[in-house]
Amino acid sequence: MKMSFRWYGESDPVTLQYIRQIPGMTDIVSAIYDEPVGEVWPAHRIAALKSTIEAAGLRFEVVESVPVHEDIKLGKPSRDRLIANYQQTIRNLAAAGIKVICYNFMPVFDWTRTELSKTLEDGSTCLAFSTKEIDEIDPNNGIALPGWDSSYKPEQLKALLAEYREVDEARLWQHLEYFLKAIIPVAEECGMKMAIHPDDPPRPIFGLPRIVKNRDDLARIVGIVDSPANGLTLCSGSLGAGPQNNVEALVREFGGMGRIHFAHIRNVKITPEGDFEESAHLSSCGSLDIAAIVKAYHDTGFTGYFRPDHGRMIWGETGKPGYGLYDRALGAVYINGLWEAMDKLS
Ligand code: DNO
Repeated sequence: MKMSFRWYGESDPVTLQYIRQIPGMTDIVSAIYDEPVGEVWPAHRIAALKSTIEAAGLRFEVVESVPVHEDIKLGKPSRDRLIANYQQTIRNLAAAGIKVICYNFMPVFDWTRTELSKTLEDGSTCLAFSTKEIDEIDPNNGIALPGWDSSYKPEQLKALLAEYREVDEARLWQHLEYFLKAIIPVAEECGMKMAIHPDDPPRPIFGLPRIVKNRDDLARIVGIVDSPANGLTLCSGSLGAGPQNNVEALVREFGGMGRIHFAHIRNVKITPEGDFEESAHLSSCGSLDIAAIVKAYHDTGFTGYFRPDHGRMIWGETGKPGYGLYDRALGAVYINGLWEAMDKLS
């Protein structure tokens, strides 16, 4: 396996040099964040990002994410042009040596939380989700969620949500199928592994359908195009926030099939109602048995990329919630420690 760390580019207070100082850290996960969604990522910009990362002594083989334009998820006529652009981005990334592309198929909202800075007993802060609070929000009246990046003006959001009224789960599945059938052959051709990220949290929000939330959804996705290029980002914290999901079993099933290319390791403390707060990575700190999950990767001979996902804010650090240096670095070292023990002591 390879250990990676997400880096948000030059504006990220967590520098490449700090990341490199984490024991066992070899790989950077990044993206071109300011390229408009739907446009082709230009080869020269990919090359520039890669050389910045390599100059810091790290590798750049995983992109998270190449976002999927809403028109593709909505199945609008413009999707063919946008899919052609996506195909070209896959080719450009492959030509630069990128091996894995993480993406998601969540309508309108990517990951969603109701609190970005919940204070825990020990004084650290974390991201948290309350089902009740989410269900009380009517997105047509504007979203007042913390961290909601207001990519859309209120009127635009309203119009977009109106378009989704026609798109139920069945339609969204058709649109995902159309997309996969178009991009996976291109990925295969150029040696790229596509890795869909699960819905976070794994449940519908604001009445929008979500179709990447449990074992059956994942099985259906990998079956749509039966190719190793059509794989998964298995995010323990996203799937594990759903009490219905057994993450260890998912790793054994889909890892055993060689379909997990990217492993996000995050722990969460969940309630039966589906509320959760994000905890430190160590098994004893949350509801997920991270040791058992990492063992499942080890047992299935995982050779892909691990990434310690969201950490708490600790030791007075400030910055992008979930993406500070310290707690994620502890997570990386913990995962590396588990792996080394499994390698050497079993
Ligand atoms: C949140 C992340 C997501 C993820 C995308 C993948 O912190 O896990 O934003 O990158 O959903 O496409």
